[in-house]
Amino acid sequence: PVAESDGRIVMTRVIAASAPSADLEKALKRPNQKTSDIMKLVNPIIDAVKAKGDAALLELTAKFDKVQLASPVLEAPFPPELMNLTEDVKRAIDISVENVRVFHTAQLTSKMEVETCAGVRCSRFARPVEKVGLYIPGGTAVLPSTALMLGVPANVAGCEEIIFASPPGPDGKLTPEVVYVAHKVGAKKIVLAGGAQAIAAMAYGTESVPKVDKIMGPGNQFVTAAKMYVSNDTTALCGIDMPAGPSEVLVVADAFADPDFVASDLLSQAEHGVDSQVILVAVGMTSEQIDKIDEAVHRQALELPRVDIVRKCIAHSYTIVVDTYADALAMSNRYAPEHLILQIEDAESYVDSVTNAGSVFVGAYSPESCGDYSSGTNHTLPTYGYARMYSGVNTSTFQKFITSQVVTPKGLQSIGKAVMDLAAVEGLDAHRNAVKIRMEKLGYL
Ligand code: HSO
Ligand code: ZN
Repeated sequence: PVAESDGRIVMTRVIAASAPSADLEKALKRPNQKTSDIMKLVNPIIDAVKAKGDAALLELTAKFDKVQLASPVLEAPFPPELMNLTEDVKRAIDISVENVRVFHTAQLTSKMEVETCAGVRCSRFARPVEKVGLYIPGGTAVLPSTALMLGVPANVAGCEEIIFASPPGPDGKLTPEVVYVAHKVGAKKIVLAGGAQAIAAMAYGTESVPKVDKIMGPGNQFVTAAKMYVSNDTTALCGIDMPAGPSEVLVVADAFADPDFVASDLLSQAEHGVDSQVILVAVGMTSEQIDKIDEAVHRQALELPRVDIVRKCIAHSYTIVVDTYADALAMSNRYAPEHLILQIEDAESYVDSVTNAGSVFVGAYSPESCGDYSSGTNHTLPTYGYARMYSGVNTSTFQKFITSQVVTPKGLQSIGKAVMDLAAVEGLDAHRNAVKIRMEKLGYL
């Protein structure tokens, strides 16, 4: 691979068939997360919030967000002057909320019941997680869309208490869009704090922050470390959605793809942050055809306000050149991207071959941006290879499933002997007796 250093914003090219396997590995490798170093910084923050509650929250917000607040929470009903939006923005949020609501409502399941054998009826039904804490990151871009992607499914699932947490700006305020979304999804409170301190406040509770049962939402390494910590601490008794790493996209493109479209998708990921992971898998393309994409990346990047972030991100991004569509899909499945974009001929026919990905964007006119905001799918997705075993946030993230059974006398006749025999194998006589006593009274033994 040759990285250009003449100031061009260009991805490093690796020819899969001829490159040493170490080069390919490097292209598909995620940045190392120094979890234990981060933990050393996060632990005292969590301890402080546990010990001093609101006072610690206010202190940490003064330190990290450079603002001295009077109270760490904003309570519903939120004052209208904190939700001042233009008509266009309001409409954009309303449309997006509606589509996300439709898609996540369709995910609600009705009670499932099966008679596994005569007289034995087993069922499963969903119940909402009662109290949820939704983390909305601050940082280089404010993301009201994340508020909506977490808040709407929580509302659809029927969570009783929804609270938001988000770091305030230097004026002590949140972006009005986040407050408006909180209002729309029926959030009771917004914790005006970010980082590990916000996670700790929601996991353990403070004087003014209610303790929640589960925390959802993306965040930086400190937020992720704090989420991992509290989910492992039985005294917190708090679940999390999934661990999060930097955001990623893998675009599969062929010679039919429009280089401008491909470049725009790569760049919309790159602008998220310098650590964003951007990969182009070029299928059956000549180097001249790939050059066209490189040119479009450079040209479009220079027009972007966040060009400095993009430049750093693209500097560690790769184009992997493969020969066949099967190779491309295999590459993608191996990487397990958060977002997979298929800009290839007959793209829909390849979706069945996707085995690992957070969300798939199919065909030339389905940019990731649509899913980031308005189409209806969720944008809180597994990163860092976790797409191998985690799903993105969905309605069931805000639910738990309870099973139930009714065994009739006839049912006991069906399975009683099996239960007694297995209990005997395990040497658990009380278990065996619980069936035996009933079978005897029924005259079955
Ligand atoms: N692509 C991001 C979500 C996002 N994009 C929010 C824009 N705003 C992670 O999936
Ligand atoms: Zn995005």
